[in-house]
Amino acid sequence: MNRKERLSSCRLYGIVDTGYTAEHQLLSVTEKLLEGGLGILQLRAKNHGPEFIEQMGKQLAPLCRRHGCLFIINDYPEIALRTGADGVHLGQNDGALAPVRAMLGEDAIIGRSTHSPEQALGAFREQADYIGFGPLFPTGTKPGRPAIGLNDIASVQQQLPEGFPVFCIGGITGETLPFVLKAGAGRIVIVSWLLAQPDITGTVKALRKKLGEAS
Ligand code: 3NM
Repeated sequence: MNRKERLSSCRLYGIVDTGYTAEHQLLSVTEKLLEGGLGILQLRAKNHGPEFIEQMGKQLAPLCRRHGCLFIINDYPEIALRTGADGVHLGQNDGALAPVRAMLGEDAIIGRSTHSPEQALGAFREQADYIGFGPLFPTGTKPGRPAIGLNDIASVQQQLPEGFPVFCIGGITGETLPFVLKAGAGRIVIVSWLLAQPDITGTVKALRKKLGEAS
């Protein structure tokens, strides 16, 4: 299976985030996520410079590969290239995707954060391989960004080709998940709530089951 085929089977997207996980625990927390069968994982380190991210990426990439998990670097296409990651995730202010595609190649996975149906369509037209769509709820992981609520989830998926990966994100917890699913979400990203679970591996397994992700 190529990367895009593997992406299409992912319903749960995990992020190892240095805002929640201490440096010395990044590898062990990643292992716990991977042992749950996570299919796609991002390294997000907003409070660190590129040297640190490259160094961590070089450790996490082979670990993810061994577990058959796609590995995505947040913000830095060159680091994705140098660490052997499967792709990169970019925000709205990170420039056009075409040069990133040229750098990483057709097979690479390029994701874009989107915060409205218009941005979602824009990212699809720019040939993003998936989008994040949110934040659904206010979240301390992206402070200051207004929540968009649940009302556009169904329509944003309808305006895109069937099966195009829309990962709903922002403030998803065990408590809010039922509402997110009821609103029509098929794929989700959970950051802080998942990282705070006493049994990360068991929680990943339970979430994947709930989302209908094949094990
Ligand atoms: N991006 P949590 S919301 C990293 O809407 C991120 O683009 C968002 O973290 C977006 O699960 C978000 O802790 C934070 O709320 C998600």
